[in-house]
Amino acid sequence: MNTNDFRGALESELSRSFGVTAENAAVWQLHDSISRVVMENISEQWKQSTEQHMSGRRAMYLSMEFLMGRAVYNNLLCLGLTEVVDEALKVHGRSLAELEDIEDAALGNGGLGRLAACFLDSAAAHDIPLDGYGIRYKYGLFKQSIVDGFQHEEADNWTKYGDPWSVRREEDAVEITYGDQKVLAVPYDMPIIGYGTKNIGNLRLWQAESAEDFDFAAFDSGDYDGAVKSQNDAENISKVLYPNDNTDKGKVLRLKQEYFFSAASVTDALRKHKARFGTLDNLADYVTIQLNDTHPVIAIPELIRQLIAEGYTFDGAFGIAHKVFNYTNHTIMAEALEKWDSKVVEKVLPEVYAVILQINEKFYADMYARRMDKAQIREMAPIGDGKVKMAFMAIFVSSYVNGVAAIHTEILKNDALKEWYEIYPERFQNKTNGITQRRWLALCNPELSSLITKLLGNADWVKDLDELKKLEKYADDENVLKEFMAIKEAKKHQLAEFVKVHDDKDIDPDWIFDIQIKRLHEYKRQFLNALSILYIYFGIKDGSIKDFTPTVFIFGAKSAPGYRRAKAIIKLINEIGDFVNADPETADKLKVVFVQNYNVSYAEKLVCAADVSEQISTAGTEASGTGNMKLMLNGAVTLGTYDGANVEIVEEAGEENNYIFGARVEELAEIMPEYDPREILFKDEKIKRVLDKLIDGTFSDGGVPSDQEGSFRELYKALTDGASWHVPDHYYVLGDINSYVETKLRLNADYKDSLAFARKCWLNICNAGKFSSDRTIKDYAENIWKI
Ligand code: 26Q
Repeated sequence: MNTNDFRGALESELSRSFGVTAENAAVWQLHDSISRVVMENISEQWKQSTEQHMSGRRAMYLSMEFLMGRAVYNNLLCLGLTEVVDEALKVHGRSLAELEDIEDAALGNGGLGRLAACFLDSAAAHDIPLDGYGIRYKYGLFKQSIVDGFQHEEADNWTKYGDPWSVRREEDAVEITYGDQKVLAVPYDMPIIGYGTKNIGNLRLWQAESAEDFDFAAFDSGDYDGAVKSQNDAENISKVLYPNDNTDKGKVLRLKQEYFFSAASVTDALRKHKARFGTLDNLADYVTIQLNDTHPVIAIPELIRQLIAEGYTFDGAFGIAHKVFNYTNHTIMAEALEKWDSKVVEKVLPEVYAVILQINEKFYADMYARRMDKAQIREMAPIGDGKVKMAFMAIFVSSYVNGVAAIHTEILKNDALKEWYEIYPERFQNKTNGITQRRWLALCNPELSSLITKLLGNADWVKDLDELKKLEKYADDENVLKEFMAIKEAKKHQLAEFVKVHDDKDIDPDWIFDIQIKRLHEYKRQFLNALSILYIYFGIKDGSIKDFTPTVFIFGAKSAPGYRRAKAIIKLINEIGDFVNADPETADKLKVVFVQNYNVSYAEKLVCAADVSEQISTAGTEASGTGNMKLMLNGAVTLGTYDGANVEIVEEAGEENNYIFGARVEELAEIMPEYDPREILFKDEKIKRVLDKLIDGTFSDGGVPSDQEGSFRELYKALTDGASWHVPDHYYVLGDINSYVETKLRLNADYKDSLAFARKCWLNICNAGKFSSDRTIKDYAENIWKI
């Protein structure tokens, strides 16, 4: 399409749908019509790609979460239409930039959901037949605002102005049966447009609706509540995304959600396969299913159940399921491993539970045959202690199990899932995560993209990120480094403008931008970052820290609404900010800013503007991290621990070009059993004066009910005394703080030599090739899916 074609199509679409001209259309109308023109334009191609996927071997990616972000810019980029559309809009005095008001599709919490989105993008770009299956939540992840330093949540009604990138496919609706309820799963399909190829993948999101019509008999007899009850109960299933990441509360509605989309997706696959081939015997030759964590693991007994209903024996069905399923683990933290009360599963999903019992029996039989110790069999069984253990069921049935970074997979094999690895070593693989360079460089950083394309002489890197390696020869080229520095400065200016408008905060683009953006969680240690700022503040005041390069510490993070400590940490960061920012003695050196409603679109602005990427989780806790990769790719140095993908980042880009600190996994294994944080607190005056601030009344945690202690005192006591569920300072905040601050100060001093610092940033960009999700997805395709 050229500019004129697009303009014509857009004008008639606006007139037909809304009776407006491009000049006076509201932003949402403009967005709606642009997308309709695009959707019309790709529809034939999309149909052909779908047919291609369905006629050969394909992979289904089952995920509770797809954190897609804003679709419009990405879709235009992938179609090569960005300029065309912008030109067309300019004729009418409008611009693509106005579409920044369009909401993100935030159907995910964080890393796991965004990874799913990056995978779909990479597969589409590289003609890999992968399709996503998930839930079309009415409300995505809550919107966050900060009021008086506290997080406030608001519902995210993301389809308020429509959802023009989806197509409802009534004809593929599936009936879902629970012990006490029947609902309809209606699919909405979103095209996943491959960059520079004709291939278009599909994301199918299921929406829950009532299987029965509105009950007029009840309504007529005056029973208004009864008349709408079945509808409400049905719609509740896809109403809202659970906002917890890395925890499991075991709620019935959550189990219903998991079964809802798993069963709908399995039914869909069987239906399509049978219609095409007339048999399910060869299902595993054509379909492979990747389970994104344990959330869709209920798909395993569901597939077996449906195969048995089709006449297969249990063993025959199990054999097919074994070939079809693979499971990705995203966490080693015990509290995140899903376990469902057997009684609950039996009540909510009686027929599925009957199959789980059979799987459990087969496990016992198989392990007896291997002469495994009885106690160990009981430990590892899919059903035990009155619970269904989703991870164990997944590993027992699947062909392959994978971790998401080298260190994470090693911990799974040697520690967390050691017993499983001993039985099935051939099942375990590593797939280090990645990110798509289309969104995380080409789209969000056109300035840096242009420089890269200019130096390389082509834009091949957009589909082959290893090309960046060729830029290493410019690492000592002063002109190139200066061009890079000018771009970084421009991106810092852009971010500063946005922060001013969005958060009404002033930040100075001449300062170091030190950025920590990720979900708020104790193991990610935003608390450590906050304490280090206070540490540095006192150091500047008492003169022990000299020549500190002015730094703004930027935080972006959402806390699960019920996670009290995480919320206390948000408030604490804001209190420290108010305190530090207001002190005239430090005001020209230190600043703390917590931005509101960190999401994909905000991330696109933050990652380009960072000088320093904070990746400071306790070693052994962050499975991979993917934000670390986004910041690296845009030329930030990593200030981080030896954890998750940081290990590989440093391996690729050089330890000398990054800032690694803190205890390592092996060291912590030695230290933790003996660790007493109070010894540090009593011996180290500088740490003590920081910690004392939490409880000396300087900061206000907002007052508390009389029967509870203040939340900052609770944070303090978590470090010194622990709590009923954990040892004192179980994330080793105080243990790592000195090495952290030292490293931070070394970085701060290094920054003064701006060319030498830019060189480090540059080498990080050059060596980011490994962290493309193109590499990850090809590895899945080759070594797990065999596509
Ligand atoms: C489970 C049960 C009930 C309610 C919620 C949940 C739940 C929801 C989301 C559990 C976990 C999650 C999300 C986990 C997650 O995002 N993990 C991250 O995955 C990334 C991609 O692999 C990694 O890079 C991160 O290290 C990992 O923390």
